[in-house]
Amino acid sequence: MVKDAPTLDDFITVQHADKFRNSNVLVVAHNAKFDYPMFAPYCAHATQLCTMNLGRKFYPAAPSYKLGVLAKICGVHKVPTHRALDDVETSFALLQHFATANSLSISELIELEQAVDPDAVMPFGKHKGTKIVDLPKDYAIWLINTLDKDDWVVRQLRNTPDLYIGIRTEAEMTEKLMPNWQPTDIFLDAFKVAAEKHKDGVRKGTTIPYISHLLAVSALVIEFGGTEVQAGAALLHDVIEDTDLKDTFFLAALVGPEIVKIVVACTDAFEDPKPPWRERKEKYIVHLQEMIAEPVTNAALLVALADKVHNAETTANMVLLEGLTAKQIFINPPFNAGVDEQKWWYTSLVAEFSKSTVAPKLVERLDRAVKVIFK
Ligand SMILES: [Mn+2]
Repeated sequence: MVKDAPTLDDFITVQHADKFRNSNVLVVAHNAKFDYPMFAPYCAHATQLCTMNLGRKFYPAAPSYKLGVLAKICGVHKVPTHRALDDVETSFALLQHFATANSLSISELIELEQAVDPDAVMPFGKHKGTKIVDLPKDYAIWLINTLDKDDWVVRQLRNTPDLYIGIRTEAEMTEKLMPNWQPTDIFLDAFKVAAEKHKDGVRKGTTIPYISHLLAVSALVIEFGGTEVQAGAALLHDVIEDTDLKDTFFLAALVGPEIVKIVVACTDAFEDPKPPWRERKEKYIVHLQEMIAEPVTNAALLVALADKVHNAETTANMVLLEGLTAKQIFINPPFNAGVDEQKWWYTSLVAEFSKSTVAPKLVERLDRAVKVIFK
């Protein structure tokens, strides 16, 4: 049966006319780190969703995460008939079970699988049952050196930066690390438009070119794990609000629709002149609450947060380094609201961002700066 089967290459490129070449493909498999690299080269973009990893999340006490064992625990077990397709069907049944039993969509399951789980426990070995973050350092180093680098346990270790930085091996520390992404025209186009459109802008009450704020926000986005699209959107986050470029279709033609989606989500006024300050900010807080409530993290949240952090830290530095008080800083003009309104605005922002899962350390910086400003 298997002997006469077509090769994967034949199956995809010939029998299926290479149809994944232009698609976004979800590779669902049990122990997907094995299957994913085989399919990914045939797809424009591929995402993996591993039913074994989901099993670890939903059934942390399971005796084993083998397909058959997990299927039995979940009640989707089928009598094996020794067909290769049985495994496929069982994986699919598991996925359906995880989705329906927990009322989660596929995108929510993907996000959940990729998220670091602070309560994840060792699924095997002499420390089975111990929280991964609590593993002895030498054992963690041994795991990193022994297991495949895409192994779920290694991924958990790597995604726990506090732990991982401490346990990186000497070889890894001298290894030439590659960046998450490299700047392409996406970033360069965004920079060109931002530099041109904001060329007459200054930071409030100063002669500092406005581009400094845009670069700082983009830098924060990059430092806190943002993608190239998010970094580009950060450069343009004020372009609709503060320049004559109001036409989102035109902006999309210049920098692509993905960046525009984020820029729009970060904009609190499209009108010129802008609506009254308080009304605008109240609307923005509601909009922020909606974004935070979305089950899948909105890409605009990191950009919005980085923007607030840079503004707040700039102001906090005026307090710390120049000895000014909030009352002396928030004067109108150039600011559109007084100290009480600003305090309401910034404390609301801290309260809302604290409810999100986006960059907790950056939220902490916002909180700290706000406390300095309004002390
Ligand atoms: Mn801004």
